[in-house]
Amino acid sequence: MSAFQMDKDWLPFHPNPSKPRFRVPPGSVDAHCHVFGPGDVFPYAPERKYTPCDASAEQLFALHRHIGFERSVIVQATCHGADNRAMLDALQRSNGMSRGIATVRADVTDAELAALDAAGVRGVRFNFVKRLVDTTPREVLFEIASRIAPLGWHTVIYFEGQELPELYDFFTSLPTVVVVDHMGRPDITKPIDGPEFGLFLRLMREHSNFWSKVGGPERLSKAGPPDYADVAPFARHLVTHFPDRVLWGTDWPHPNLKGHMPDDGQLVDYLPSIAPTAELQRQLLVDNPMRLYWSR
Ligand code: 0GY
Repeated sequence: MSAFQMDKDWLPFHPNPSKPRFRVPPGSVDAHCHVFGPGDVFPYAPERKYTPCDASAEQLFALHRHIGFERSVIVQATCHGADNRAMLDALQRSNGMSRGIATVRADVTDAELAALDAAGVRGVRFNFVKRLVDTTPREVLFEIASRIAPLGWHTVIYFEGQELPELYDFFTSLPTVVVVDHMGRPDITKPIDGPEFGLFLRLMREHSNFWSKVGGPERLSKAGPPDYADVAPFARHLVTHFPDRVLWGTDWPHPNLKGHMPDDGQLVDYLPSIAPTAELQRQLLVDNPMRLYWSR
């Protein structure tokens, strides 16, 4: 029996996703996904706020073969804290076809950063979602961002839309490219041209070092699958207005979803509704992630 029991209200990832009808362009990158454990090999962090289902690198790569993706960016999730071993193991197994986003503490050494870089890490993640992490002082985060900037890494930020006004000045002070997870989690019941999403659009418009991930409709939607019709306009707006600064990812194995677990094949079939032309699809799925993650 495993030393870790998944939280009782947790849904495991979809056991047999459908084969997508939409064929993604050759060389497509899943730019936001995770590996969890297995907990007996890579234990979950003592300070974690949830215990996930195990979701191994081999299971992730099998999903990618099934849905047609060749490369991936594996993002360190909070349940592993700053212990990046599960993610690094997945990078090694990928033979250069995966890059990583790590979590590091302020006391990380230059030698440790260099080793992460050699393993394929290209950024760090700062999480501001209160249900997921305890607060880290901004001076500490700024110091980490300053340390990674010379490596050419970027900062990935995850926050809830209503927190953006308070975080805006800190975000725009960061000395790196900044990639926003899940479109900054807008409240999609509010208008796309209203003040809340408007502030996020202003961030994108006025700060050309900001990029946005446009996946994760299952986290935001009230309308639900397969069309996620209430979220698609927000993602499409970003893809069409900032075509060279958007990324897409499955978010497999979909941590913390309660009630609805998406079919990853359906998530791929959702792509043409947010990237309506072949050109936009190629930018979103191939050109942009290749430029950010595989330029060296
Ligand atoms: C995501 C979303 C979530 C979790 C994490 O690091 C994490 O634990 O990011 C969430 O609960 O919304 O992108 O994986």
